[in-house]
Amino acid sequence: MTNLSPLQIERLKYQPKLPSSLAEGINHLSVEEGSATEAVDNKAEIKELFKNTYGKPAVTFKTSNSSTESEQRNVGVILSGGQAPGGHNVIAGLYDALKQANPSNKLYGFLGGPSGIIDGKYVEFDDKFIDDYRNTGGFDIIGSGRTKLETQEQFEKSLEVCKKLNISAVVIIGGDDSNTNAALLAEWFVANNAGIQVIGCPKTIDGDLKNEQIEISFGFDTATKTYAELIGNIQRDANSAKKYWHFIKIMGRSASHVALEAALQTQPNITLISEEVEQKKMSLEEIVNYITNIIVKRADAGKNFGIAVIPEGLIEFIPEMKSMISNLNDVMATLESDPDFVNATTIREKFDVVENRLDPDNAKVYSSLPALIKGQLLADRDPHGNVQVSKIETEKLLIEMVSSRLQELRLQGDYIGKFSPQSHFFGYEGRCAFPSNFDADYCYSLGYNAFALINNGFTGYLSSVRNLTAPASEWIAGGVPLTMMMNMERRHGEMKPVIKKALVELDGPVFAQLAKNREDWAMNDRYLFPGAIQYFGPSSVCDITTVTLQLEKSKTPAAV
Ligand code: FBP
Repeated sequence: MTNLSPLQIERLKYQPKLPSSLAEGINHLSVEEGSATEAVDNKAEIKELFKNTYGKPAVTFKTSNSSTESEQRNVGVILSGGQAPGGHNVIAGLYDALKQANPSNKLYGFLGGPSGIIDGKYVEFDDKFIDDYRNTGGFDIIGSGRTKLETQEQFEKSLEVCKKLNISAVVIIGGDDSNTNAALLAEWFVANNAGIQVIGCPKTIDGDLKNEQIEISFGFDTATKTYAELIGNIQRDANSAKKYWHFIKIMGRSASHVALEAALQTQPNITLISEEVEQKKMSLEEIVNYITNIIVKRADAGKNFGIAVIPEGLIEFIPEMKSMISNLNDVMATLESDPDFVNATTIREKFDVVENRLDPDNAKVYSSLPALIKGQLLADRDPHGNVQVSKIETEKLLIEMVSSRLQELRLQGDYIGKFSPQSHFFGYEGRCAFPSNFDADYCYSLGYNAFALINNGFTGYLSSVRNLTAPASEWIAGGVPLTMMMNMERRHGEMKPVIKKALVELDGPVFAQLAKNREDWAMNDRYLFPGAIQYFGPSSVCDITTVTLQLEKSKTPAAV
């Protein structure tokens, strides 16, 4: 590689840490099996759908004094879904373990996400290839994609490609949807005597692929630190100029873990949490009033500035919006063949057609929105049928509605301040950052451990590395059956087996930390400035992991 920045050169030299159970080498491992497992819910249905892979035990690796010989294997790897810092290290860990087990083993990378295995587009890795990507952010080593790997035809094509390359195991690095598909593929391969194992790795900056067995998905640590740095910088700017209200939307498709973590690291004046909005059944108007009250109170105290953090998924958690979006999804499926919509010549005419097709209550909600948001709600859905919330400018919607409310209050004589808003969206800025030391180590361990699972004959498992608030040497490596995390949910009108998404727990210690401090943070400027991620220096600064993990581990609110 040419043209490397000084930091790139230094990060390439970083040697990621492994749990001590794995550090003795891939051929010095023994497996400890737990008892049989069950799905989180809908056990009978999941058991029926995963006849061959259901109920297997969770496993833990221990160092073994005796050394084993590994047979020759070829493995394929796929990066699936949104980028998350550390993906390259998962592949590096997998590659190192595979070559250590048997130097004639081969690792193939499927290009452009799951479509690579279907279309037979791949590369073979060698030392030089891997070495250029160690400890770097991004998924550009092989690219990623959002194709859903779920149909019989796709499975058959994947089998053909694997047979051609003599691949006996596939590693899928992805979020809850991609790992659901990994479970389906694993089951299909066993049911069809394909002799191909499938192992998943927990990836997503959103932090919603977690449960009793998986403490956090990779990428969450780095992404939240990156957003916290940016929020901190903006807080300094706001506190210096004292003239702007910054409305900052933070990525995270559904759950608010990312916004919550970034807020705990920076202590802004306002933090909305989608899960709370849903639980309290807050309307858009109530959210606007909540924000407006704080703006007015701060203005009364002479502070015409502040920071509001808004989770990306908020819009879908507001009950009236959720109902409207669900109705709109059905309506949109018919619009392409709707002559009124197709022949409408202006965007306003198109909005009118949509309003006419929606149920009356939903039409009222849609019609109350600014044109910008109406248009964004009509954009294409993602392959899972979801609204692409990253494209909906909720921060601008709130600014517009708060401005109107403040104007009303001004006319009534109840507001004398000056509201000068700025909007931001932090999402893509954090997904490909250089992985923090935590993510560099965690990802390398996940990849190395994925090969340990393959080498020990497991399939339908998620690579699991736990005890993550301890030093890496004390991490616990093993695997959990993917079926253990599944339940049945309605998707596209049908009940389907899926890995359960973890939302913010409103009775948990992480949300409690925000709840107990937010009134103070609203009025008194308690801003924290985390600064840029530190890769070198004292371990108390450069290796520290998220507030979320620490609070979840302690299960008691930590002092801020
Ligand atoms: P994954 O769940 O696939 O990891 O992706 C999450 C995410 O980063 C969300 O936070 C965001 O809403 C979405 O991807 C954006 O998707 P895209 O990259 O397709 O714009």
